[in-house]
Amino acid sequence: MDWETLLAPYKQAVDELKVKFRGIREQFQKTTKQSPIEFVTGRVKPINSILNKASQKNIPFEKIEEEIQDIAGLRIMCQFTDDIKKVIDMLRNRKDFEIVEERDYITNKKPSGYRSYHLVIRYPVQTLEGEKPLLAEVQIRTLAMNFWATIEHSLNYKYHGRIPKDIQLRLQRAAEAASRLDEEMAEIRGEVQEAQIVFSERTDAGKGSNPST
Ligand code: 0O2
Ligand code: 0O2
Repeated sequence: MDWETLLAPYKQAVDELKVKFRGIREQFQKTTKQSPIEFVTGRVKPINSILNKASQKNIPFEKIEEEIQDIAGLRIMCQFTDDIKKVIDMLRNRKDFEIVEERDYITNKKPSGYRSYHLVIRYPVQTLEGEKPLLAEVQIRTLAMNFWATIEHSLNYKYHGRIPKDIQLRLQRAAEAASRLDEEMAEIRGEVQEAQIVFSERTDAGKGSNPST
């Protein structure tokens, strides 16, 4: 099978799940004016990353779909750590996919300092040949966790996975600072959310008074 054919259903899964997760955000915003989801991104893993991972983990080509769980990757960003739990509960209650594995790198952060909650789901994609269930990884994290992971990811890329010791140490300190930032924000959550409601009401009112929008 060629790559294009293999990856097509994964692209479809990513596109559909982005719409669905962004839909949750829209519904919350319409009803409660605030959402546990801040934003959603997604991607199909590039072919070279799939091949690298397969070779690192000794996965033969015919086992790639079973053993590489993040060919389809979704990311849900939250403002507050507590929102992550809400999002997980919501995803556990859905009927359109099944959760097959959970990895909690928030309670057990990785040695690098990485924090995030990962869910592996089995999502059925409808194709011309019928239903194809495939695996997708959903990473749920706060904005602070995402900021750290994005920076660390690019440094890892730059240094081909061998980040110099002094930078690693700084990254660990930055991870602790990100963790403290999440804690501090949790303390003033009520204040922040009230301000956001007032702000969104003002913007909505502004939209209404402008005939061109
Ligand atoms: P890089 O260098 O890989 O970071 P749209 O629906 O048009 O708003 P679009 O443009 O298709 O969305 O992209 P989207 O959904 O905003 O996000 C794509 C970016 O999100 C990718 O960046 C990924 O880095 C990142 N991303 C989202 N989800 C995941 C995930 O689960 N795993 C990983 N590894 N990355 C994810 P780029 O642009 O490909 O660049
Ligand atoms: P990319 O470029 O993000 O797509 P593993 O054995 O660690 O490769 P595993 O056990 O299959 O992977 O799954 P895990 O650990 O639940 O999730 C792996 C993904 O989580 C990574 O994808 C990253 O997106 C993210 N991740 C895990 N650890 C770190 C880390 O220390 N720093 C950063 N920035 N991200 C991390 P990939 O495959 O690395 O690729």
